[in-house]
Amino acid sequence: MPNVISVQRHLVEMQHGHPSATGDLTGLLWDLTLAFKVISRSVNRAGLINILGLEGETNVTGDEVTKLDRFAQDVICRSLEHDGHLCCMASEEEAKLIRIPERYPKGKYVLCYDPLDGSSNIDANVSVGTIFSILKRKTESGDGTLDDVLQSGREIVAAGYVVYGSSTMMVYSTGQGCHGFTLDPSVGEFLLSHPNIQMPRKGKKIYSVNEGHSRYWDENTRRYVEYVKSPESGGPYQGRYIGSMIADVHRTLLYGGIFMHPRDFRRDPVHGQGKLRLLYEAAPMAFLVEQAGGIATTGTENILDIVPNDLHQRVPVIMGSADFVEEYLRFQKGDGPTAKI
Ligand code: P6P
Repeated sequence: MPNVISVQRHLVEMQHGHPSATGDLTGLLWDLTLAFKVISRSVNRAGLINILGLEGETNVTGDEVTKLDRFAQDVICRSLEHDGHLCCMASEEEAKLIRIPERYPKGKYVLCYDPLDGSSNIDANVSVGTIFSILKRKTESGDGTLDDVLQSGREIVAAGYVVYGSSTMMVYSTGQGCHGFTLDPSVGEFLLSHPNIQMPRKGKKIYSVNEGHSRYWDENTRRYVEYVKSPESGGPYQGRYIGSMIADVHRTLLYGGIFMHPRDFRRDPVHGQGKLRLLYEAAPMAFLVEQAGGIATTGTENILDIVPNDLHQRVPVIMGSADFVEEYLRFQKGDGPTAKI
């Protein structure tokens, strides 16, 4: 039998890398994998069990909530609230902190998550997924507070995502590399399929951005995108944009390239603003990208350095192969060849 490594076994082996580990984090991640399997089964059968369609609400960040969003939110909450590993949770689907019910013990970790990213595409059967990050609480005991949650990505102890696509794949890191597991439904286990994912410094010449917003970008971002579309860049680069962050970043992690959701001046003509949420989209993905040897920036600062000022703070996101992101940053400083626009 080939050397089959389940995510459970891998988590225990990763724990051995931390001699002082108590097994709490491992237990928390184990409970998360069960929630992912339940969500995967429903996402894959959604069309058959009429769970598709909009819930008729909008969440705190203005996205229409689909039934699957709500289902994924509830599955994660119910799977984790009782296990004594968490002091609170923060979710895209809840305006405020999610408290652990009084009847359950409080733990030393905080879970931040987007239960179903990209769900606006789900009716079209586009890949969607769950994104999560785990922080260690700063307060001593009792209910978790905003102080426990509003920490920079440098404090992340583990992060990952699950992409519910043609196959269900979980990618996670505890700071010891970035590793991918594919769900084998016949045994109900996530099996190691992509050990130690490394993004080539260059990778495939792929740029991933919604060019429909280009009139609202800053001039240097427009210049950069025009440059990668020109032969001067050694390209033109291939354009690939799915509109589901998890799918676009997953491809970027595996193939290389650059994913961008840059600052947009449509809603804030003075300062511009990002769309993607820092706490449970940008920061966890930035943690994984850095673990895989890439760079993740807002265009002016490293995403992992930002201390959130709000649960649902939005940031611009540029992440991917180191050489490509460094080239983008040179354009941001006004350098770089001026491609004909
Ligand atoms: P736009 C999906 O709604 C999402 O939050 C991300 O998954 C995705 O990258 C982004 O929004 C797409 O945004 O502006 O291109 O539609």
